[in-house]
Amino acid sequence: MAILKILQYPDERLHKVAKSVARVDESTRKLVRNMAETMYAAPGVGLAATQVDVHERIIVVDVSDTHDQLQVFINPEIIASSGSSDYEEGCLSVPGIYETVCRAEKVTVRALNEKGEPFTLDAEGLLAVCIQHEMDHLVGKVFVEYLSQLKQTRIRAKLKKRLRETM
Ligand code: GNR
Ligand code: NI
Repeated sequence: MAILKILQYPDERLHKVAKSVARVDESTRKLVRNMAETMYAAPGVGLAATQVDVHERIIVVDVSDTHDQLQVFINPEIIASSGSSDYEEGCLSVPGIYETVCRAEKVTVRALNEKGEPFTLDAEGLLAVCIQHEMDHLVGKVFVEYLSQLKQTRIRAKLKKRLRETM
């Protein structure tokens, strides 16, 4: 297993659009294992392949307190959503920035598991937030893009400054 490097905003590779996985095979499962290890080490509650510079539609999520409830979504699609709710979000690609985002309260997701089998899941609460946050990464969207232009400019300046100071 391996811990992968997480791209840091503002990195233009975070805006690439991921392609569907044509076949779930051993290399897909190896990537999923490495993404899970990277997420747990960070630590975070979710990770999209985009964040580790792999532009395929794969996300991993674990919102449990015990960190032993890994959920894998390959080629995820939201087939239903309802309600709306505000949640203070963070992102491993935007460290130290926490801002409130409004998203659907409940979502129904259809995806493939790591065996390539289709499943459907109803999610709410943090799980629903996390799935929507990760699926945004797959289309090149980072949560700060929901904020005002002024806030985005300030966040970019802050993170660029921090990057310079740690080099
Ligand atoms: O670890 C994470 N925590 C989190 C908190 C609130 C809303 C979304 C998230 S996802 C984030 C990990 C991450 O950046 N995934 O892309
Ligand atoms: Ni994120």
